Amino acid sequence: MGIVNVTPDSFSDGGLCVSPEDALRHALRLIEEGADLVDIGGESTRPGSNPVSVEEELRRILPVVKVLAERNVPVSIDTTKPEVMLAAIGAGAVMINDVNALRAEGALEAVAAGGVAACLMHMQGEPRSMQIQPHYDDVVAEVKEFLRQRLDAALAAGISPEQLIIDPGFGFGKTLDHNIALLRYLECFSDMNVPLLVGLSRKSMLGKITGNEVSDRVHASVAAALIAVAKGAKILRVHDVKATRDALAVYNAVQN
Ligand code: 9MG
Repeated sequence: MGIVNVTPDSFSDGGLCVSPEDALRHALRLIEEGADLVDIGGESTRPGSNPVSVEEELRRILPVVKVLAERNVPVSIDTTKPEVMLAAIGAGAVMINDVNALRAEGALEAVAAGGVAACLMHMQGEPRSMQIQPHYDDVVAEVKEFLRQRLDAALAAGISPEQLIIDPGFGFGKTLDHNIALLRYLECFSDMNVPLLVGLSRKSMLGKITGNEVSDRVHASVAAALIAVAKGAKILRVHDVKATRDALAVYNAVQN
């Protein structure tokens, strides 16, 4: 899953795609590099970010979704807002990537009515304040319990199990130790019987481990992606598609 942020303020590529034309060009490049789908976001979820209106989010993403859908590019929409979900599904999006795990009023219903896939991600708190003293007694057990409850809510709303994906939400209300524990024990999520998506690409945990700035985290991101795949991840949400694809080709060559 290639990342396309149509935002002025995302943490690693904010401002790269400020116009829909830039975003479209970037999305097509990621597909050319080997992405199976692209995740289009019109609102930053980085720590400390502020929300944007439904209108502004739609203005940023809809033209991109429409053109990509016309070209049969599978599009996921990174949003927490049911209004944006419905409009994006109408424009051809095939998946909703919700860092809020469909907790907004009407979000479960929007996905159920749209008949699309949905990624339910764990987050403690909300983007504006989530990195202020996150706390868990047992991060793996608590994240897993949250995801179990959100899966149950999605199934009860009529979303079919084949459409559901889970994500422990690296960096969303978690310290470095929490993130490392989640990656170390990632295989614990395999018995939930839905595909596991992970987003580690260029994240601050990799900056803390390597001491590298965000512009110099490609190697660390690829290493983290491979660890995740070895521990059961089925979808990788990444900025650097070609580097990740190349590493996966080597990994897969020795797997079978
Ligand atoms: C939007 N977004 C930013 N980071 C993410 C992650 O780790 N997972 C998912 N599903 N979405 C993310």
